[in-house]
Amino acid sequence: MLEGRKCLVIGSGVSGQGAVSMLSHMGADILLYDGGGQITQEELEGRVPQGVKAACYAGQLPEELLSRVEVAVLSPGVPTDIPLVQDLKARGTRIIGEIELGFLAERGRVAAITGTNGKTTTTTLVGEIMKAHLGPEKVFVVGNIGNPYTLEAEKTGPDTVTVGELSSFQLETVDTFRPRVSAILNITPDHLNRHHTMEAYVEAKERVALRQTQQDWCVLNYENVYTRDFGLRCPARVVYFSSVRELSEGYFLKGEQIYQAEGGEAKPLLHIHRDMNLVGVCNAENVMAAIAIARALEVPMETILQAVKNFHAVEHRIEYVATRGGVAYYNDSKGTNPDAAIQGIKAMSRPTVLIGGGYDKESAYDDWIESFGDKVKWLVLVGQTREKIAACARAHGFDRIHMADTFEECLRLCTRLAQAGDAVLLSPACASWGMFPNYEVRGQVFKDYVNGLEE
Ligand code: UMA
Repeated sequence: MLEGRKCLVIGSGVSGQGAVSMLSHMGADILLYDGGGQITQEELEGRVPQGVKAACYAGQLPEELLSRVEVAVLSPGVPTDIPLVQDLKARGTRIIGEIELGFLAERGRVAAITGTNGKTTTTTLVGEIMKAHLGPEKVFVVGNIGNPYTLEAEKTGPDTVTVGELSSFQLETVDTFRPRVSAILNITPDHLNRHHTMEAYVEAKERVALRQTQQDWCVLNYENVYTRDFGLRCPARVVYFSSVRELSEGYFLKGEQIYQAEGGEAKPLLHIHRDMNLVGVCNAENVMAAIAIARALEVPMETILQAVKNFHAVEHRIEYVATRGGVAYYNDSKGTNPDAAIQGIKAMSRPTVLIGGGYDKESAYDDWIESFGDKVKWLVLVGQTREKIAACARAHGFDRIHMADTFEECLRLCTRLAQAGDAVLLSPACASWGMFPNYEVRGQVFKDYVNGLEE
C-alpha cells in the first residue's frame, strides 16, 4: 500500500522508530526527521532500527524534499499546527499519525481506550482479561502505555485482540482507525497548551469512535458531561457505566458493590473491597469500563471477574511504596493533571505531605487545591509551575507551602516535614517534562529515594 512511496516520519522517539520499522517492511522510501533541536545527525542515524534504510534529517529538512513527500507520519508529541505540518498539508500531503499507520496492518479485533484519566489502568486490566481468555500470545497491549502500535500491528491475525491506550495526541491524526470497542472513560481539562481549547481536546477524544458503526461498541461514563453527551451522537452502540446512580442498562456502583444491569434487572458482580485490590472510586469506574469492554469482546463474565480479582494497581498510579519512620510513601507520578491528582488525594487516609509541580500544561489548579480539605498538611512545590501553583493555593487560602529547587531537595524536605502517621504523596498535577523524560522516571526516582531511607 505504501510500497515505493516517499514517507516522512516526523519525530524519532519510540513511535517514530516503530513507524520507520513498519514502513520498511512495507517497502516505503523512508525519510526520518527530528526537529527537537537537541538531537545530532549521528544520534538520529543511531535511532534507525538495524538493517533499515532511512534518510535522516536532524533539525533541518531541505525545502526541495518537502514537495516530494507523499505521506507524513506524525509522532504523537508533534503538534499538528507547527509550520512544517501546515506546510505539508498545504501541499496536499497525506498526514497520518503513528496509530493510523499501525491500523493499516491490523488484522484482528481492536479495543481502544481513551479518557483524561484511568486509561493505563483500564488498558492494562483489559489486556489481562483478554490474555486470560485467549492466551498471552494472542493479545497486544499498545499505544500511550509505552508500546508503539506500529511495533505490534504486523503480528496481528484474525484471532488476536489489540488493546490500545490512546491519548488525544494520538487520536488527532487517526483517519480510518475503527476499533471493535472504544471507550472514553472521562474528559476533564488537560493538554490545553497543545489543543488550545476544550472543544478541540474533546473532539480529539471523540475521534476514537469516528469510524465506528452500529456493529461496534462504545463504552462511556454516564457521570461525565462530555461523555454522557457523546452517547447521544456516537455512531456505535453505547454502554454506559456510572459510579453515582443506578442504571437500567450497563454497569453501576451502588454502595460497595458493582452491578450489571440488563433490561432493568441488576445483578451484583463484585465487592470493591473484598474482590478488588485497587483503591478509590476512580478504580471502580476503570473496572466497570474494563468489564464492559471485555463483554463487548464476548469474554465470559466468569473469566472477566477472575481476572479483576487477580489484578493489582499499575506502577506509578497511587502506588504504595513503603513505610519509613511511620510515614507511608505513595507514588502517584502518573497524576500528571489536576483531575488525576485529585483522585490521588481522595485515596489518602492519613494527613498528607503532597509533592506538586512540574511542566506547565496551562492547567487550572483551583479544583485540585480545593480538594486538599484538611488532608494536605504541607504542599511541597518543585518545577516550572511552582510559582503559579503557590499563587493559586494562596488565593484559595492555603499557605502551608514549601518551595524546592530540585526534585532531590523536595524529597528531603518531605521527609523532614512528615511525622509518624502521615503520608507523603507524589501526585504533582503536572507532567514531568523539563525535569524528567517521562513520569515513569520521576516515579522511579521517588521510589529509589524512599527505598533508600532507613527502615
Ligand atoms: N519532536 C519533533 N518535533 C516536534 C516535537 C517532537 O521532531 O514538534 C521529536 C522530539 O525531538 C523527539 C520525538 O519527537 O525526538 C519524540 O516523539 P514523541 O513526543 O511523540 O514521543 P515518543 O517517544 O514517540 O512517545 C510517544 C508518546 N509521547 C507523547 O505523546 C508525548 C508516549 O506517551 C507513548 O508512550 C509512545 O509514543 C508510544 O505510543 C507518553 C506521554 O507522555 C507516555 N503521553 C502523554 C500523556 O500520557 O499525558 C499524551
